[in-house]
Formats: sequence, C-alpha cells, structure tokens
Amino acid sequence: MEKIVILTGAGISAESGLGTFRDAGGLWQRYPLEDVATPEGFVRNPALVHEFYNARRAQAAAARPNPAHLALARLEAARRAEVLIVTQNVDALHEAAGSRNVLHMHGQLARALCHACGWRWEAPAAMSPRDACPGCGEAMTRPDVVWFGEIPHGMERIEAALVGAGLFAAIGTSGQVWPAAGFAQLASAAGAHTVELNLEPSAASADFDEFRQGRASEVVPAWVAELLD
Ligand code: BV8
Repeated sequence: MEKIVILTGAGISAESGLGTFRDAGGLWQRYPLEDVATPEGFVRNPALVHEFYNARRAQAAAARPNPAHLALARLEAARRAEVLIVTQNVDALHEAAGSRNVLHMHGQLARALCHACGWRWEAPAAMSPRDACPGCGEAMTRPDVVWFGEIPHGMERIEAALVGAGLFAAIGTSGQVWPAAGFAQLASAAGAHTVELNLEPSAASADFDEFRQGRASEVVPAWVAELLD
C-alpha cells in the first residue's frame, strides 16, 4: 500500500482562527521567540511562558477543524494508502477532524511536562509556575512542547516514513524551522513525489516537484478529491 506523509504547519490552522508565527501580527511579534519558546526563556521567566501558552491553549480549545483538516481525515479513512500526518502544530485539530495517525513533532498544548523529572500529564486549562508536578512535587511544570534547541519528537519514525513514502506533502508551513524544513529533500532523495500547498511560496519551495497555491481550506480538499478519484 502506498505511503503518504503529510507535514502540516500553522497555516493549516489559520482558518480555524489560530495565529501563525510569522505572518503579520503573528504570535512571535507579540512574544519574542527567545522569551517564550526556549528552555532558557522558561527558566528566566516561567510566568511569561505560561501566559503565552495559556492564551494559546484557550484559543485552541475554542477552535474547530476547518475543511483542510477534515479532508486529510477523509484521505486516511479511505484507506487507499497509509497516511501519516507529521504536524508541527500543538493544537489538536487533526484529531478533532478524525485523523488517527498523527505525530506531534513539536509537542501538544493539551499536555504538561515536568522540567525537573520528565513526568507528563493532561494539562489543565491554565498552568502557573506554582503548580506542583504530580510526579515529583517540584514547581517546574511547563507545557509539553518542543522549544528551540530541544529535540523534536519521533525523529526516527519520521525519517523512516519519509524514506518509504511515495508521496510527501507540506501544508501551511513557512519552511523556516528545522529539521521539518528539510523533510521534502529527504523524501525527494528517496524517490517520493513532493507537493507543497500554501498561501504563498515558502523558504523550501525549491525542494518540491509541485506547488498548489491557495488557502488550505480550498486547496487541500481539492487535492484530496483528486487523490481519491
Ligand atoms: C533541533 C514550539 C536538534 C511549540 C516550535 C541557528 C541557531 C539556533 C538554532 C538553529 C539554527 N539553525 C537551525 C536551528 C535549529 C532550530 C531552527 O530551525 N531555528 C530556526 C528559527 C532557524 N530548530 C530547533 O531548535 C529544533 N530542534 O533542531 O534540535 C535536532 C535536529 C534534528 C534531529 C534531532 C535534534 C526545534 C524546533 C521546534 C521549535 N518549536 N514551536 C509552539 O509554541 O508551537 S517552532 C514553531 O514554528 C511551531 O512549531 C510552528 O509550527 C513552527 C514552524 O512554523 P510554521 O508552522 O511554518 O508557521 P509559520 O507561521 O512560520 O508559517 C505559516 C505558513 O502558513 C506560511 O508559509 C504561510 O504562507 C502559510 N499560511 C498562512 N495562512 C494560510 C497558509 N497556508 C495555507 N492556508 C492559509 N490560510
């Protein structure tokens, strides 16, 4: 059975109302990346980090999947190919749309992690630096997300899937964050056909065989319909 690997970024959730990182007015403009998305920033000012992620967790909890998320769930449910979604997003919109085979390489807003002992649990709606870890009791709890300088989850599984893929697609990602930005090159070198679906060309566009321009809620359903017809 053919294997399809689909990398998604903030652009697939933009039409569900969740901010992207680098578009005008994006989250990073309001919160400097080094203060809220690095381990050093967390140690320096955990309250600011929790403020940033509590706001995003509330936003994500109120968001609904859009036609792009739903189309990818249809592609998996059709069982014509083995579909793996590798998402850089920390929202749960792929799961809410019905996708089952989802790998959150940058972690998930809905999970909490103890910076002291590595314990993981379901995150409360709002986290604070005073929360004690259910595992070790230390007050070093953080969102279970992968910050800059930290190792993304599932890299071995992702690399194996890319090498075995017949088709690789990247949806709504600016191709600026590594190692995700290098996935198209890996897939292409292993013989996959590569497609980029984005509002505009990304930093990685040159690595793709095909480019489909437009809003995810329009171009993704059209692309999936073609694959299934
Ligand atoms: C690692 C946390 C080693 C959770 C994120 C130099 C100095 C220091 C470091 C580095 C360096 N060079 C490279 C690095 C490594 C660094 C990196 O890449 N830095 C960059 C900035 C240069 N990477 C790391 O540190 C990573 N770890 O490398 O460890 C290693 C490597 C390999 C193997 C083992 C170990 C860790 C990176 C993870 C960082 N954490 N998030 C959170 O808060 O969410 S990154 C953050 O950016 C999010 O995860 C986000 O998903 C991700 C990427 O952004 P995008 O998803 O692409 O979103 P963006 O806003 O950028 O773009 C939106 C796109 O959507 C645009 O293209 C737009 O056109 C499009 N769009 C908008 N609307 C729509 C749309 N498309 C369609 N429809 C629409 N409606």
